[in-house]
Amino acid sequence: TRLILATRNAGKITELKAILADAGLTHDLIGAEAYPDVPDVKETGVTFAENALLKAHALAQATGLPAVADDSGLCVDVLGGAPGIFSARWAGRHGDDQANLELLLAQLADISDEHRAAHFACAAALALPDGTERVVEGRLTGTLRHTPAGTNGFGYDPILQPDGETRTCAELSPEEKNAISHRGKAFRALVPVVRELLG
Ligand code: ITT
Repeated sequence: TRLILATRNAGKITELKAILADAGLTHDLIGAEAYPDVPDVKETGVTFAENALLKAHALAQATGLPAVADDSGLCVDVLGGAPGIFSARWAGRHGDDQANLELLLAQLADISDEHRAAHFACAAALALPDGTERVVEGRLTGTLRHTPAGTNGFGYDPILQPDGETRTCAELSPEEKNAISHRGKAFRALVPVVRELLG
């Protein structure tokens, strides 16, 4: 059976394919780029879960196939949870990872180490063409560095140091990151749901 990955973020697609394959999911995973005519859905939700469901339903409706979507972001305690659902466009232009990271570091320049707690959050949604929906969430908690380190991963990975780690997410191997990440946790929890609904 085919399953659409309702995301256009290349970093997410790489991680999702590895996470879902490692969890034993044997479905054909098709990226949303295979459906260029499906317009980007407006992310009008106020939570990660709402936005993940919006994206999954849009692809499931447009393709007639089951779809999974990821909505995720970085939540900084001292900023009251921001950037949160606005993580992809924190500096203005959607998907400009470098500008987003630099703006966030500038905003936190005066914040000392003990007040730099943050977490990545991920909502993993499944939607079927008949409207059935499920959503689960995962988190990775840590602290924010003052300067970026590492070249793996994407987005805010170079500044988030997971609790219990001495390295940033961008210094972990892809396997190490997926084993502990918000996305790994959320999608490993979604796999039994996919099996239950799709076989
Ligand atoms: P799609 O909507 O097409 O899936 P997107 O990049 O717009 O792609 P989001 O709206 O969910 O996705 O934004 C997520 C942003 O949060 C992403 O651009 C990163 O900046 C950040 N982010 C999410 N997961 C991350 C991770 O594992 N490591 C680093 N940054 C992450």
